[in-house]
Amino acid sequence: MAIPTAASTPAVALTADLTQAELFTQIAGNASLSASFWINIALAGVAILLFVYMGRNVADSRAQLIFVATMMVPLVSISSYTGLVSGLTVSVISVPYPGGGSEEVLIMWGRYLTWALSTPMILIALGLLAGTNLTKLFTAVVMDIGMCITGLAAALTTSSLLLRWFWYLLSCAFFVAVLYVLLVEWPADAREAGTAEIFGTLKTLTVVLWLGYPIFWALGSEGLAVLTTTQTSWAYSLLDVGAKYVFAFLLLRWVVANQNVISTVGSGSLGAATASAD
Ligand code: RET
Repeated sequence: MAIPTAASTPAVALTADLTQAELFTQIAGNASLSASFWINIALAGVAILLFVYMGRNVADSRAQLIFVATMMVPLVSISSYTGLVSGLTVSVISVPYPGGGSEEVLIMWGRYLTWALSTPMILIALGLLAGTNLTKLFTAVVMDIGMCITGLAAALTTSSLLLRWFWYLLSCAFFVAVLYVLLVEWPADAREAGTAEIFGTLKTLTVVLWLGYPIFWALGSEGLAVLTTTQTSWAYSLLDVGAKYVFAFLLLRWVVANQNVISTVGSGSLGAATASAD
């Protein structure tokens, strides 16, 4: 059987019954959409190699834990974008729009699914940096997973416009809980832990960029369709560059230079990653 490629297969109309090969062809045939995926595959690859190199001499167990959590971010990302570019984690669905109509839209649902793995890693790294306790870390992580899964439900609901946006509101409610931990609870913990400065920088980067995701969802092809699918994809891809690779680089560079600070964080909170002798 011939394997379809972008060059050999003519473009087909967007319908719900496209095969994975046809979805792959659609994506490959749209140079800009493809580029929004490939740029992240390339950057994630570079980030993985760079972070392995940066972490080669990290000896403190808490610093190592932050490294592993942060390393997972580009590792999940490269998997996520490979799913998108191959047509595995995208579907064409009929999205209802305000005003009564609906349209066949290419939905990149793999993004929401993989955010449920990558964003908890970002929060675990930030929580460890702030010297949080288990309750606050658990709260941030489960609320964040709730945000991603209900966001996935919003993107995939086709039966009702109202319920589609109800899922969106539910996801925003989970997001508010995450923002509360990030903006109120952890800054206070970080002050006590002596990591307030770097935590402050990373918190601002995270909060500002993360707020972009629901905004672009609402404006994009899954929401009000002010933006095209390709524009929406680029918006997410560029937010990802800052929220993942820039974030991870700044954090890991600080951790490498301040292992002595990291090793003293945590007594009375999550504790060290390994049991202490005293
Ligand atoms: C959605 C739509 C529904 C409402 C909200 C959203 C928030 C998404 C966020 C995503 C962050 C992703 C990151 C990925 C890095 O790997 C699901 C778009 C609130 C905040 C940082």
